[in-house]
Amino acid sequence: MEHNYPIKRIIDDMGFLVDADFEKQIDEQLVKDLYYHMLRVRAFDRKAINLQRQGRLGTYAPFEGQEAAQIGSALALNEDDWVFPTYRDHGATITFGKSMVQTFLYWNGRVEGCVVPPDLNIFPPAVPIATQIPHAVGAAWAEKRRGTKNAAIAYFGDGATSEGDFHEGLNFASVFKVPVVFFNQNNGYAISVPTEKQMNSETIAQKSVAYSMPGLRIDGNDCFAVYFETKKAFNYARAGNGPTLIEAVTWRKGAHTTADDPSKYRSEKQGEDFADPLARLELFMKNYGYWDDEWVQATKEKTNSEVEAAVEEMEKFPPPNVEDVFNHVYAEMPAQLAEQKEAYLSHLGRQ
Ligand SMILES: Cc1ncc(C[n+]2csc(CCOP(=O)(O)OP(=O)(O)O)c2C)c(N)n1
Ligand SMILES: [Mg+2]
Repeated sequence: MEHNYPIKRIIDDMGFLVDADFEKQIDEQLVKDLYYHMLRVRAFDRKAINLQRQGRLGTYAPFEGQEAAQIGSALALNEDDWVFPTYRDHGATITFGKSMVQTFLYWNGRVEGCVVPPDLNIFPPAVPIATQIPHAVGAAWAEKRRGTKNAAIAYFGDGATSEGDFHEGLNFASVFKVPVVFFNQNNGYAISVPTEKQMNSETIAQKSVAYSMPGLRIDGNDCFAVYFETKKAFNYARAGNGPTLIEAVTWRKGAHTTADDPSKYRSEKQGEDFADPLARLELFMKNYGYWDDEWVQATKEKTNSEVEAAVEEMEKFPPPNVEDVFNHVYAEMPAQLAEQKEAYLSHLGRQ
C-alpha cells in the first residue's frame, strides 16, 4: 500500500524546490509568514519547557519538529473556520490567533486557558484521544446546514487513528459530505508505542479508502507541501465535495510530555531522517533570495520579547479559585457535588 501513497514534497531537505512549477506560487509574503510563525511558536515551545523545569508551569506537551505541519496547515485556513486541536497543537492554535498568555494558562491548569476566544472558533485542546474528531465533523456539518462556506480542521496523531472516534468521524463526514479536513500528524509514536505496533496499515492515508474520500501522504516537515495541500483540501471541502484525510509524516523531536523520557524507547538515530522544518525553510530562503539578515534578526527579537511578555502576564494572574473545579462541571450542580464543594471549602476554612 505504501507505494500508492508516495510522500509529496515541494522542497527537499536542502531547501531546493523539487517541483520548479511552485516557484511561481510561492511569494515573499507566504515565505515570511511561514518563517515568522514557525520561529514564534518555537520560541514559545522552548520557553514552556524551561518554565516547567523551573516549576513555573505544569506538565507540558512539546511540539518541536512538528512546526511545519502545524503552521503550514493553520495558515491555510480562513478566519471563520473551526479548529479542533489536541494537547500538542498549540503551534497551530497560536498561529490561528489564540493568545500565548491563554495557552500558558492552560498548561498551568487554569480554566481561563480553556475558554474559547470570543471571536475565534477554536475548541479547547482534546486530551482524550480522538474525541475532537466527531466534534469537528459536527461543527462542519452545522456550517454546511447553515449554508456557509466555513469548514473545520481536526488535528490528531497517529495513535488516534486506532480509536473508534476516528472511524465514526470519518464515516459520518463521508456519508454527509461534511466540509472537514482530517489532519493527521504521524510522528511515528503514540507515547512509547511505535506505529507498527498499533496498526497493521502501512500508511494512515490509506484509511481514507474505506470511507471513499481523498487521502494523501505529505512530508510534514515541508511547510510548503503542508500549506498547499491543506489549502487544496479546504477548497475541495468549501466546494461541497466533502472531507479529505491528510497524513503529514513528521517527527516529534522531544519528549511526549515533560513527564516522559523518549530515550527509553527511541534511539537518537531514528530522528536523523527528518530535516528540521525551520532549518529547511531557512535553506530555502537562502537558496531563492528571500533571506534578509536584518529582517530575520528583528523577527527573532520580536518573537522572543513577545514570549517573555506573555510569561510576565501569565505570572501576574490572580491565584486560581478552587471553586472553579466544582462550578464548571454541570449547568445545575447536583446535590452530591454541592456537598463535596461545601466540605472542601470548610476544610480550607472558607465557610
Ligand atoms: C482515550 C484515551 N486513551 C488513552 C490516553 C492516553 N494517551 C495520552 S497521549 C496518548 C498517545 C497518543 O498518540 P498520538 O495520537 O500519536 O498523538 P501524539 O501524542 O503523538 O501527538 C495516549 C495513548 C488518552 N489520553 N485518551
Ligand atoms: Mg503520535
